[in-house]
Amino acid sequence: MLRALIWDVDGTLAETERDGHRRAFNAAFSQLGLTWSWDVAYYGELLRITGGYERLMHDMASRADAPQDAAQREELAREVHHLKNRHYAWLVRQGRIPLREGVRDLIEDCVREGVRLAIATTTSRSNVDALMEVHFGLEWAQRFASIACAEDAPLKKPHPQVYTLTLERLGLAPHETVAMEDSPNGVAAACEAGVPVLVAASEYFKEHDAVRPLALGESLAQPLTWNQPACSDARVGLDCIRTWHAATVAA
Ligand code: XBP
Ligand code: MG
Repeated sequence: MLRALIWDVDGTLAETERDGHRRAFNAAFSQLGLTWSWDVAYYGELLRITGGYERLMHDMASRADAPQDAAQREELAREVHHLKNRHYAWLVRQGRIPLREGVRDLIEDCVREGVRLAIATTTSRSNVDALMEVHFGLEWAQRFASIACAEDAPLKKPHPQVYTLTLERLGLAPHETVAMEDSPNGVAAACEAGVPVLVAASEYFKEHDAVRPLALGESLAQPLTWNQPACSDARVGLDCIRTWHAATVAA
């Protein structure tokens, strides 16, 4: 029986990367007088590295104009990342980052039907707070039984830590939950923890060759794009997910 839906944040709840985190990184670079700028395509390559701090460290490793001393480089990365998160929160509060279609409806299905909600993300807590406050109000966290972010699970996806921690906090077995993800790293993390996963592919992650999701589609609002028997609803809602989940668990 499905008892909880575990949500990834970036790319799944909202398209946060191209116009959110990427722009915020560029604003932080410029604020610090750095001439670096990540364009849309290059940022897509960098997204293979999960974690904004780790992504930045990865990029700096190939830059001649980044500090060569390891301690200085880490200090700069921490400073940029901190500023980036402030710019990101500002962008979110300007209303620039809408929820993906079908997300609010599915969250409301869960609240109405007593399926618990959780968040399992590699992003920083402050970024999650900014996004959720804008879309669900200041009391948003009360709807979620567990909120696990980068600070709680420092081993980032594709490592399963954030999922195993979430299961532990929920007191549930993996097969009693479903994860909502968008990226190959996210799917790998959920699968490694044994959690069946639904993938609503995001703009940076259209290809999902090497992964084994429970179901894969383009958007919760477009049920006919999913690789599973179409639901009768006009969207992928809780009834539909329950049907797919029950078939997988029984198999
Ligand atoms: C999200 C991430 C994060 C964000 C930026 O991956 O990798 O790093 O891009 O947030 P997922 P931070 O959707 O799989 O959780 O800068 O706070 O890391
Ligand atoms: Mg994601």
